[in-house]
Amino acid sequence: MTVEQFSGRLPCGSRFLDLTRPQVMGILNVTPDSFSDGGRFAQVDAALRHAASMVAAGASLIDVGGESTRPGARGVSPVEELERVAPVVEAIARELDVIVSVDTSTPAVIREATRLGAGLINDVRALCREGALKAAADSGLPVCLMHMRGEPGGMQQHSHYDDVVAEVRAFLAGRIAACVAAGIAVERVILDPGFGFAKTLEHNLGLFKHLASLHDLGRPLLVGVSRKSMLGQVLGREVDQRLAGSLALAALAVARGARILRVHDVAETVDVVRILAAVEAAE
Ligand code: 8Y4
Repeated sequence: MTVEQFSGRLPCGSRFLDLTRPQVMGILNVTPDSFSDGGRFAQVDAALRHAASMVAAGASLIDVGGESTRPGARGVSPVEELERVAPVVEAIARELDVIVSVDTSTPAVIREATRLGAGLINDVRALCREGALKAAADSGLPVCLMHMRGEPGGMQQHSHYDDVVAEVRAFLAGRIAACVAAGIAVERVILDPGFGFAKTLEHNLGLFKHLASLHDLGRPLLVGVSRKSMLGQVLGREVDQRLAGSLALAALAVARGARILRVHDVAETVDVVRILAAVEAAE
């Protein structure tokens, strides 16, 4: 496989994602911990306003997630996940000029989000759940396959690797093959090494350093490091003090060939991408 196997314009439902240049995906959590009270309408309205501000700041994707992957978070039933995510996916798809990514591993959520206008399936479990490959295949949408081991919350007991880069690459290669066998065209696949998921600081840093070696899988890379604990571990800073570190890694990820950056701080990350593009455009 060659590095440039993918074309520039990825069809994402009714919209196209330009992968000839780096794109910014804004994170939108719709877990009860993020919108505690005020009722369903207020939650959807607040989510829509947050999404609109990220779009105004230059996000070309909004990643809508209804299941907290935080360590210790309790599991969410498919019905509960759907009740959180569906109205937000529907509202953003209707109101905003942006690709809605749905952060889910649940087949029923994949199907309903597709019907409501989602443009991308972002699955931290890489479509490993029963029925997820079929639901994603039927959606016709692109899929982001992320590497992880075990389940969010109890993941650190799985963080043993002899060669983290090789093992992540082998896992992702296997999931590409599973997708293709399920009828998902390889052109629809985006890959993600899964920073912070069942990995120690050493693993995360090693993967980041060698990010470019994942290009030989021939698919665009998505990187999510925004505010994550690897920054906290290196810098000794709490989650609300990790912007500079997040931006440094965003720039480095783009330099190592990442095409999508999943971030909280969209305006700042868009500035990073723009200044890198200006340098690249110079003689
Ligand atoms: C502060 C804020 C500290 C957020 C940690 C976090 C990824 C992902 C997540 C990722 C893809 C997170 C849904 C974890 N991370 N999807 N999702 N890639 N594709 N933690 O890296 O943001 S949730």
